Amino acid sequence: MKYQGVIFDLDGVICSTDEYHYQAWKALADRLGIPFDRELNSQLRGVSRMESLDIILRSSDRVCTDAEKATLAAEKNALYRALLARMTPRDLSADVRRTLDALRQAGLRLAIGSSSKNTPFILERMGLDGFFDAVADGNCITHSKPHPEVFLKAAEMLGLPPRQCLVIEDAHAGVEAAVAGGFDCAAMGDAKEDARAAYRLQALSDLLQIIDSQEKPAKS
Ligand code: B16
Ligand code: MG
Repeated sequence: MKYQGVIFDLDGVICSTDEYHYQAWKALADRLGIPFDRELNSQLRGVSRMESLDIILRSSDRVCTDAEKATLAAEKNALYRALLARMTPRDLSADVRRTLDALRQAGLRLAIGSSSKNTPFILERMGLDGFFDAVADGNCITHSKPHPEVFLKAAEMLGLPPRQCLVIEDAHAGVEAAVAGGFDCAAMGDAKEDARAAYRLQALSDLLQIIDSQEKPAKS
């Protein structure tokens, strides 16, 4: 089989925490009097917290010191974590649950490749702590997407080369990172029309057909 492993982006693929990022950045931007809408928010997908703040500040004429930026990023993160704290395993969609279980059943190695430092907290809230064979996240990388580091680290943790792993992404920065790392990418959501993606998914469960249609080893 070509793919022995699947590396999932977290925000916007496994869970809808992308909406919570939007609400938290919007609350901060409103307080600062900086215009912020969903179009600007889509540029923050897959990008680290501090880079996201820089993008927002660049859209205004506000200049901040590094210390002020750290305080603003902490404020946003507190708002975001208050929203995350309300999540329960019931927020894991039936489509995602079914897909993860079927891939596991098919013997694939499964990993998370996320820029988020909140990954452990999110997985715990979703009842997915301990589910994945590997978790590479914002806590173990020095370069966030579109750099391929997080996916290369996930593949290394799985013990697989990039060509044997399929990356699932909802952000252009994530598709770029996957391709730069030598991975095939299946894109969904915001990134669905990204020409660099090898596959397009309407729902995560479309993945099952891709995996199922792979050449299987001949039975003896
Ligand atoms: P945090 P992903 C990314 O997660 C989000 O898409 C991006 O919007 C966010 O800024 C980044 O994580 C950092 O998140 O503030 O929680 O560390 O899409 O790579 O799973
Ligand atoms: Mg994402």
